[in-house]
Amino acid sequence: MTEWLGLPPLATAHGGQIDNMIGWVHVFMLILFVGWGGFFAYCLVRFRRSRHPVANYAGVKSHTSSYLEVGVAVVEAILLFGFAIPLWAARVDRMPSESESLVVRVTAEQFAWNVHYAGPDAKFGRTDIKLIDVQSNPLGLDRSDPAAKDDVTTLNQLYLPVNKPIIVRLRSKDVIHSFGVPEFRVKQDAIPGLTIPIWFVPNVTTAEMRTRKGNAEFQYEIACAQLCGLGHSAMRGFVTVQSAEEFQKWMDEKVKEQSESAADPFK
Ligand SMILES: [Cu+2]
Repeated sequence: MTEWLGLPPLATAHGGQIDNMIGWVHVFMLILFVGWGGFFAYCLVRFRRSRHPVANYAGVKSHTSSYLEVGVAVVEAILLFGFAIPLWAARVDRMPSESESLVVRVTAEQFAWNVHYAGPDAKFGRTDIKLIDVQSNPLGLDRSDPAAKDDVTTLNQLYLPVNKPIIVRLRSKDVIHSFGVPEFRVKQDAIPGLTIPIWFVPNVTTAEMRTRKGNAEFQYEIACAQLCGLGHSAMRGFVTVQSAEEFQKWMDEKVKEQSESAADPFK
């Protein structure tokens, strides 16, 4: 029902609910706009100066406007308590269990997205601020920690399997950024000092979306949605949604590649 809004195509399981909400807000706001606009035009004509050279100090006697205002407040309360808060609670409160999800750490910095996977052991390796090297180790991952051996890190590349709950643990190294993927109907600020979890289930692979849009170069894009400094507009990441098998293959290759180069940093 929300095609008329021209939103980006949907690619997550929960996105339809968000679109419905956006659709209803627009419908109610349209009614309000037409109502108040009409009332304004009516007043301009009805109380024009030529008919009312002197102001009427008694004012309106009827209660119609009070009833209308109460009506508007009731509709707004329904929007808020009936739609917005339950939807927000479902998105924020009811996280899927970690065992059935893929947990990814995404750490924003000026001006890039650092992605960190726990690897096959599902345990994130230790990170230490002292080990941070902007070029070679932007997350300060301690490869000598056994849990870190199979960890995978990427820059601006988020690979995800389709139809699996994804939990993104969002952090920031410097200022406030915002993780926004329009097709996923996901947007969350990354705040320095906080780890904020968000979750979603991507249900359209990049390949499917390319065919659907007839654009062989289409990429899901992580757009930083908070003005975070001079390079803000260049702060783009890319999301690649793949089938479970393709994703596993990519992950295996990365684990191999990165654990080997960590074992021999001069290779
Ligand atoms: Cu940013």
